[in-house]
Amino acid sequence: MQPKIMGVVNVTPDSFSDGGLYLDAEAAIAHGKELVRDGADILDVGGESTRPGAEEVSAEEERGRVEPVVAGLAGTATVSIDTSKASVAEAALDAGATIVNDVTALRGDPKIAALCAERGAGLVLMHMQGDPRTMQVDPIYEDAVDDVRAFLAERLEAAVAAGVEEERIWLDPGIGFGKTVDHNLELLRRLGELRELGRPLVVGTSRKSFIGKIDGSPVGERIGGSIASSVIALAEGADILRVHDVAEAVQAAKLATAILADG
Ligand code: HH2
Repeated sequence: MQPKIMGVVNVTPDSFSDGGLYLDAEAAIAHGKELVRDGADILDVGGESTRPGAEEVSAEEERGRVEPVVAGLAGTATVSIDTSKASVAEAALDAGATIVNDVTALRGDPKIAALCAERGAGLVLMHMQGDPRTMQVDPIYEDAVDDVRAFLAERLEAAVAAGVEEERIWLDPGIGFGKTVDHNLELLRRLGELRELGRPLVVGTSRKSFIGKIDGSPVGERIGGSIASSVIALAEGADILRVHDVAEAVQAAKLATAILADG
């Protein structure tokens, strides 16, 4: 499948790379529309940061942030809602979102499964070790790729058992969520092993700190590293790239796809 580009629309004061820039609904909508002009297939709207150490936000606050933005963008692209709360997901689906992106893979609020089943919504299940407050303290795996694959297989089974159609589920290794730099690099290098799960793979490396830990770059100067890691992920079989810098990712994905097509 031609890779899809999922552009990030953060309606938060504290996201790690663009916190506070689009907290106002109008600004977030304008930003989302710009990402669509840049070539985004999907807009991932989020109202709660999941960066390491982030504070939790109440459902009411989160819903208030994302609802108008989803409504403002639903006509322009496929919209996913980045949330772990069923009540926020429900409000976003009511406002026009069609995919729920749950970084807890139904462990935060299992009601998300029934909601997606009932609405026929798509569901992204992501791997995370621990929770955002503690996940980077001391992540340990026997074998990062095997452990992530086993987790995603189990969560996929749980979602299907709860009534979500398997065809609507995407899986994500959760780059940066409870992983050291080496864990992230190994997951990207061996991403192809997750293809055995038989579902499309979402990969989000955009501007993440493992890039800065390798070359010392601050968060605003990680496009090169974001592109390099995204292209490696594509070569290993990623289907959807979750990115902040959409225009650059679209061009990289086109080139990578053209090169790989003949291989
Ligand atoms: N990464 C972030 C948030 N949501 N969802 C999926 N499926 N995969 C990811 O890799 C992923 C995600 C973190 O990035 P960002 O939204 O820019 O930061 P923050 O959580 O600080 O808002």
